[in-house]
Amino acid sequence: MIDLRSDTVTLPTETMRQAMAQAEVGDDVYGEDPTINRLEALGAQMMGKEAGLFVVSGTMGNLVAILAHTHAGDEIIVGANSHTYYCETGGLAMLAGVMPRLIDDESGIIEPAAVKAALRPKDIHFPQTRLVCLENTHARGGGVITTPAQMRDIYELAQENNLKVHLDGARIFNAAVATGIAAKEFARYADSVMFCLAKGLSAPVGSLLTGSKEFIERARIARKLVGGGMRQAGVLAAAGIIALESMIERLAEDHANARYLAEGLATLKGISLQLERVQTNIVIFNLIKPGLEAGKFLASLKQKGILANSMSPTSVRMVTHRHIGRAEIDLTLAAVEEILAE
Ligand code: TLP
Repeated sequence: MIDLRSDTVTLPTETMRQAMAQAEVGDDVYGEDPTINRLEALGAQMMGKEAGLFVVSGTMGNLVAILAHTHAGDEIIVGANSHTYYCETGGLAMLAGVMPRLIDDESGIIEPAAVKAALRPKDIHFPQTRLVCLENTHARGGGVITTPAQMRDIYELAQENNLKVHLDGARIFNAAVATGIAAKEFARYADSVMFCLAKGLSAPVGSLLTGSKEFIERARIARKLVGGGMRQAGVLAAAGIIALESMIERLAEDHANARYLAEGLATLKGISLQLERVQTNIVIFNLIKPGLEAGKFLASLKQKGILANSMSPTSVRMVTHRHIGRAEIDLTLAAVEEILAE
């Protein structure tokens, strides 16, 4: 199978498996797992933050960040297409009890003007707005990058208005590699940053939440609250360390492959695609052949040994990663061409 559903399908490398087998471990709820402590310190340092917290998933990292930044009943400003709002099973409402104030991020970028328009004056009728959530790269926007300069404008606005900024940086290293700008230059403009080890970086499990010492202390309690206190999880953190030490630079290959795939798809009649949005490892395209909806298209693709995901009844997402090379993309392009010709 050629699996283009997500970069989450990547398998741990042999080096990771060896490091996992040999990891030094302890009870992390007591802060005694040396491998987790090392991973948390490394992640924090790479983001230019004081402290880090190893969490099970990106979803847990975002939830724990919201729990640590807010109180139930607060409002958070968040993109209508963000993973935090759109794809985390409503955890922000159900488990953190916060109210999402949705702003436009259809392009994958949040404009400072949109945040500004969502600010509320002090008024007895209004909830307390506490947090702005950003996502970089933006998954539903097609892996689009928000530059540090764009993030800075929002961060300054947030600071002027006493709001914190949380960055869902699940794929922040994709943004860093694609722009040549260090991840900490993006992280500079957020109070907390979550990033994933188990996407393009190929670790089997885990994400890191980073921020100030005081924020991470609160996040550690919130992680315990949601059942995320782990014990000898250094066996997982060991793979995370390899991910950070040796899997980042190769993301450039995924980006070049996504570009190659997108350029090939763009030449096919029956597909429309915004090439300027293909900046990292995600390719989203629309099916414009009458009568061909995404469900049917994906079923035909699967019959040809290729997996992808739909984003809407007429749009499809393909994600490149370590197990996808030029040969797999050539096969995919040929399969798509055949389906469009049927
Ligand atoms: N995204 C997954 C799916 O959940 C859609 C994917 O295949 O892209 N933030 C962003 C921007 C993400 O894309 C994801 C995962 C998460 C957070 C959550 O990470 P996990 O899956 O570790 O909970």
